[in-house]
Amino acid sequence: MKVEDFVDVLDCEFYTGVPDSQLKALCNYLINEYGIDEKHHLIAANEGNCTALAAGYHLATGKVPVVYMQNSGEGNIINPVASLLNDQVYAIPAIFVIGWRGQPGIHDEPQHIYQGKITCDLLDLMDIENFTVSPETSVDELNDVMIKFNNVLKSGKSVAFVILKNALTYDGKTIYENDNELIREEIIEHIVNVSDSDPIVSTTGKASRELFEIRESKNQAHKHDFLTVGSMGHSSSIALGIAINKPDKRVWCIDGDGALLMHMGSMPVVGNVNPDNLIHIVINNGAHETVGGMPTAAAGTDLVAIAKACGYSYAVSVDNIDDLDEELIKVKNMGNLCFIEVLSSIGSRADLGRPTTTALENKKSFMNFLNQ
Ligand SMILES: Cc1ncc(C[n+]2csc(CCOP(=O)(O)OP(=O)(O)O)c2C)c(N)n1
Repeated sequence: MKVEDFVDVLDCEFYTGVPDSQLKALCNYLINEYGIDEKHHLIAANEGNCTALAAGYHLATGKVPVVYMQNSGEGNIINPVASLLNDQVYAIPAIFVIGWRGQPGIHDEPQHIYQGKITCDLLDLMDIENFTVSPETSVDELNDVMIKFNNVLKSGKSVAFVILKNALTYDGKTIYENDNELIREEIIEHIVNVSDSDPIVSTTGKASRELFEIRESKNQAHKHDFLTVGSMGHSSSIALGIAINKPDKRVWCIDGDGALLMHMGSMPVVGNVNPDNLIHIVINNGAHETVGGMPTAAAGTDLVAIAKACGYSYAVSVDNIDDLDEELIKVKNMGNLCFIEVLSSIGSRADLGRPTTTALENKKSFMNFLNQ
């Protein structure tokens, strides 16, 4: 179905979400139609934030908002859905549009398998009536569902459209770019060169895929790296847990700006603990590059000031390879909690692969290495 027909059927004025590659048609349509515009389209830091923002929109306008996300974001909405939207609390209606990764029977990455299996069960548990949109779903069929859903929404309950791969299509072209010169994969390679045999915790998305391929190309073992394939936004907390309990190891965390924003509350916690063996590097491309390049709020945010205010002992921003190398060597020898923001372009190799070892193999070799 064309995304234009889909949004016509929904007939809503306000969209908020976290981008998803399976919802690229919708995300690109919204960017082309509205850009980031407070009255029509806002990308929030995490799916729970979107749900709360949508609730505020409803309180102020009485209208029904749309909240879009990948199914991996369902966990982040449980609290505001159960204790804010639910009809036994404030009865605030919203339409959720959810990209279904890990649909049973369709091959997908390990982090999507269990979440994929429980996607509709979770919606049922949260009392959110849901309908699955497939590439075969017709506009008439969707209209019939929406008539039924409008009655549900009127009663103060929420509904969801669960979107299968290729169910929505969009012919428009959307270009995501910035003026930064560094390439994420090159940045990670330079980190790997300096971190040597220190442990690295890398963030969700292509950064971890690139780290894996860099190790392959250098014929290096993967045991140094913990790839946070799911659980977006939590890599710095994982790194903190390791740094506290392995004080003799220098721990590097490679984060993304979208991931950093998603659970930024971890930063003051890291700063308060102030481990002297943790180096937190954020590759800031101002975008959710992994899922298509849609913008984050980080491009206009002073991450260095935030890190300093959160108690990081040293924080700096770099935008070129010489400064990056200089700062990497400096923080490696500093023995303090350090933060480096690396400004990056938006993009990646077209032939980027995926880890060929399983998540369990990754965990086992990483734990063996940590405990050697
Ligand atoms: C909770 C959750 N929401 C959404 C996603 C889908 N997702 C995977 S990677 C990604 C973008 C990450 O952006 P960023 O951290 O800036 O890294 P980049 O892709 O730009 O390198 C998103 C939205 C997810 N995995 N988990």
